[in-house]
Amino acid sequence: DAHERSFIMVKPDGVQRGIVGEIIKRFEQRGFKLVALKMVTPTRVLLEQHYDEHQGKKFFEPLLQYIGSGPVVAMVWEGLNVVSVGRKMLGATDPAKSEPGTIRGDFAIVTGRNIAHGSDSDKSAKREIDLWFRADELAVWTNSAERWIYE
Ligand code: DAT
Ligand code: MG
Repeated sequence: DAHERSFIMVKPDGVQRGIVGEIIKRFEQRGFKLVALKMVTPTRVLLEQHYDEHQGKKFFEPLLQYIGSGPVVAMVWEGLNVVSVGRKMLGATDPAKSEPGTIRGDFAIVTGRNIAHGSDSDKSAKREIDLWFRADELAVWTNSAERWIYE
């Protein structure tokens, strides 16, 4: 499905370290289509929902402090297999296990400062996009390069 979508977020450490452009560049040059983008400091309520699956784990509080500590860049990217390819581009959750060439493998050292988030399934992507964006924040446009990206 060439209209598959993923929620990709540059975390506060990625913003502070000036890696926003680099991350956008990688998704753009791969051929994915940017559908939405905004800079926001997420509220605790939003983060509790976003990371709902991790409530009760020992890293939950530090995680919410970290992600809520400053602005993040929230994005929606679209394209064939963007969820799984996006996860590959991000690299493993623990940067020590991320391959060089991946975003975390190139820019991060520890799990608690791993630069960026990407949805882990189509279902998560839909849930996260609904959580972070209103429908009217999702751009409707056709990428003129599409016929050179897909056969
Ligand atoms: P991912 O972000 O790769 O989807 P996840 O959903 O398992 O990974 O965890 C969400 C975030 O929580 C992760 O990016 C960083 C933090 N985290 C996960 N496991 C952790 C751990 N063992 N120690 C510290 N932070 C952790
Ligand atoms: Mg996850």
